[in-house]
Amino acid sequence: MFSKILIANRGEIALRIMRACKELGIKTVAVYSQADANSLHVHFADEAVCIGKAPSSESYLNIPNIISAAEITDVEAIHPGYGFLAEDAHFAEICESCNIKFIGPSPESMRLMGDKMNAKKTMKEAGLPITPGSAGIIATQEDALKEAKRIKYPVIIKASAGGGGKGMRVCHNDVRLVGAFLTAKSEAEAAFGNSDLYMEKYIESPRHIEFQILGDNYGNIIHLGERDCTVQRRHQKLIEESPSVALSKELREAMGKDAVKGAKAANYIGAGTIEFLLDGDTYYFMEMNTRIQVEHPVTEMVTGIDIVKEQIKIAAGQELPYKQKDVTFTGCAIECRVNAEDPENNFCPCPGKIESFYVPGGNGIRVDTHACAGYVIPPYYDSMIAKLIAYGKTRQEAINTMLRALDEFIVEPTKTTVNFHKRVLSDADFQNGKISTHFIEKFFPKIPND
Ligand code: MV4
Repeated sequence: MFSKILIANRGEIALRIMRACKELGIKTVAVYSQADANSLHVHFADEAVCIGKAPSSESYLNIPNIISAAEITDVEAIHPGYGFLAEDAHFAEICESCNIKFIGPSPESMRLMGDKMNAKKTMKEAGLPITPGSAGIIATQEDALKEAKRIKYPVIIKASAGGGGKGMRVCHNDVRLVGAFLTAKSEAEAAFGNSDLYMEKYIESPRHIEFQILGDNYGNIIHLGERDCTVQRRHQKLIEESPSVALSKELREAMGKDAVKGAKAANYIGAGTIEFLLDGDTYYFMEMNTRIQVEHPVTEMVTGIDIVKEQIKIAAGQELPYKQKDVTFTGCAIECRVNAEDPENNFCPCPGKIESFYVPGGNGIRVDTHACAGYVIPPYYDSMIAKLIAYGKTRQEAINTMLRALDEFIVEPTKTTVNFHKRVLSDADFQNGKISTHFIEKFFPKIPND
């Protein structure tokens, strides 16, 4: 096992990774920007190194500074968390060349899955269902029109280097398509430095279902069931849960088997997620994420498996201690992302000082947070300040526990998404599980041309 790990991240996930390290007897090194000098991840680490100025580009994304911190503190491994450098294959290669273990999959797997078109091709060859669409990159407007004629409207244009909704355009006719093609192309170039686009049939009202995967260095790959992440706003997930109310036993088994098949095709090692679009009883592979995800706790609650500890043990060369048949699912877990944002003002971020902070507790509650009374939320990073996770024997029990915990959550004077979550969880369609990716739209008055 490693004796010391550097955590190349901040906020709640840095604390989450530190907790796993402590329980495994591993020393921790925090890195921090000048804006995070007083953060809890710095406080709880065994050592801490400042890696630059507040903007991410000068600190949490600054590879030379992070590698220097790792060399100075003599760590054996780096955990990238999520966001920042977590899916940067180049960073993983640099770690390897410096003899530092990158806690994650191989750079090759990361690069393959980071290219969404190639990921789709790999999964298709492995036998997974994929959304009907273009066989490859679409070069010109003329080709786009030809493809749309073949696929039939509505279609969706996606950036091959994208993911998570950036550079996407839904089109219903030829006139819109020619314009959307050009704007998507320049958006993709600006966001990713890569303007490659592909096209799919647009699925009108899907659910987002993803499977958690674990793979070791010995060819063992298992899944830890699904998470339903259908409740999203502008591609930001708000609520995630496991299990999904939308899956029958048969569908869950088929999707789980396909997720494992897909991970095998990607030669996957570590923790990863296979995302599917679900349309009724039909599912399609969408993307694979090669990192630990924000919503991993709901899977931990229903399986009892500590996914971050497994990531570290896998990176240290240990064999997975579970076979698929050893993974059992008990009860139901729901996560609400508590963001310092104003739901009444277009979810505008609200950085600044938290004067009072009280975290709910009691039976069935887990809170992952780096915030506390007196904490100043910096304006430079993500606005998530806590993840509230509720567990119950049944979905209704988990919902009731969540509503009770949301009532207990005090964050003053910062505006947060706490009250918005109460409205969503109390909604009849949410409670009945009758939702699609458009569900959240009904909470906002319709503004023409918005
Ligand atoms: C789609 C789709 C419908 N049809 N692809 C959104 C993020 C990116 N990963 C892909 N996304 C979608 N791809 C086809 N062929 C609808 C979405 C989508 C969506 C997916 C999951 C959860 C929320 C969403 C919100 C809008 C669009």
